[in-house]
Amino acid sequence: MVQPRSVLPLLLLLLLAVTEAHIPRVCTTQQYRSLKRCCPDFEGSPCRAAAVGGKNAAHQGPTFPFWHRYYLLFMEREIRDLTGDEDFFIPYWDWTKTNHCNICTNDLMGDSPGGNISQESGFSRWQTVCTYDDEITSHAGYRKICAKPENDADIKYIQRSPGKNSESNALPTAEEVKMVLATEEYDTPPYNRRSENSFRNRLEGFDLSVNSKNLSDAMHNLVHDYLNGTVSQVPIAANDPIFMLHHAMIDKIFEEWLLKHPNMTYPISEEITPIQRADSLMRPFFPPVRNDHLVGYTAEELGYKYE
Ligand SMILES: *[C@@H]1O[C@H](CO)[C@@H](O)[C@H](O)[C@H]1NC(C)=O
Ligand SMILES: *[C@@H]1O[C@H](CO)[C@@H](O)[C@H](O)[C@H]1NC(C)=O
Ligand SMILES: *[C@@H]1O[C@H](CO)[C@@H](O)[C@H](O)[C@H]1NC(C)=O
Ligand SMILES: *[C@@H]1O[C@H](CO)[C@@H](O)[C@H](O)[C@H]1NC(C)=O
Ligand SMILES: [Cu+2]
Repeated sequence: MVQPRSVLPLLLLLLLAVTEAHIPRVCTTQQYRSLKRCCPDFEGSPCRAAAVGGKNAAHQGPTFPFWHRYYLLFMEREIRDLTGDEDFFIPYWDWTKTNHCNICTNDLMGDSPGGNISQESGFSRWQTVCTYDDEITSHAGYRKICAKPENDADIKYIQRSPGKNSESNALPTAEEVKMVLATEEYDTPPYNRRSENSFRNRLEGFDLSVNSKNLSDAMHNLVHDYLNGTVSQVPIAANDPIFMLHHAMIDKIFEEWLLKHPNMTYPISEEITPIQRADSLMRPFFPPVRNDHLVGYTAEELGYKYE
């Protein structure tokens, strides 16, 4: 018979373990390094499978807003660790309140006459890092913009020409955001860029029914293309810090929709591309988490809110 006194700590420990398991965790690089010891086989399977990306692990399917939310939480944590500023929050850029890149000034994200970021901006020497993957570098243009770590002379910097893309020369409007938010269904078959009446696909910007200006894309995609530079090319887009500010705005719209649909569930369907199914791992985050990891949590429950 175990004495009650010795059972209590055990119960507490169990309770803690159960509670811990239910809190979605965003692990930092530092935590990852210490966890690596627990996963010595990292370079091989099965951990590598979770760490190495796959095509469309983040876009054109139901994970799109969840994947980017997880990414922003991860980046925010990393920036806090690097700067020691525990109160750092990624700001959002509300592009519905302007008709041009009003944050592309030298005191904010940097002006870019001619495409390169101005020398007056703190971001003028912001280096790009790319995965030197054949899949990516075979595309003409990517190599020009990518930093090659082994050769400093080849290091290139981020570029932007806001509004210069003739097919995407405007930003989404508040009316368009309203239309996206009025979409009841989270996602619809076939759960890809052809989905109609899908909040996810409208937010992502493939559903041109929300575009009032007859442009070749809408919403999230439109902003990427509007900026006409590094951030317009999916495999290297996240090199430009403006990526985070844009995606924080996408996350803000997502949060507004989630608050109106507290019982939403992650779609389950064979039509969903395998890498984006609820129980597939969200690539390339490590330690591994499922695509539906953040379902059921509000931003406030994750430690932040929008004003
Ligand atoms: C932009 O910067 C690159 C070097 O990173 C330079 O080769 C190029 O000439 C610059 N372009 C303009 C228009 O200044
Ligand atoms: C910028 O816009 C031009 C012209 O509209 C287009 O051809 C080019 O592909 C765009 N560049 C990027 C990086 O999006
Ligand atoms: C919209 O785009 C289509 C195809 O590019 C074009 O034929 C049509 O005239 C445009 N409509 C408006 C209102 O600009
Ligand atoms: C969500 O589910 C709860 C519990 O079943 C229910 O009380 C609530 O009305 C639902 N909310 C919405 C917006 O459907
Ligand atoms: Cu994006």
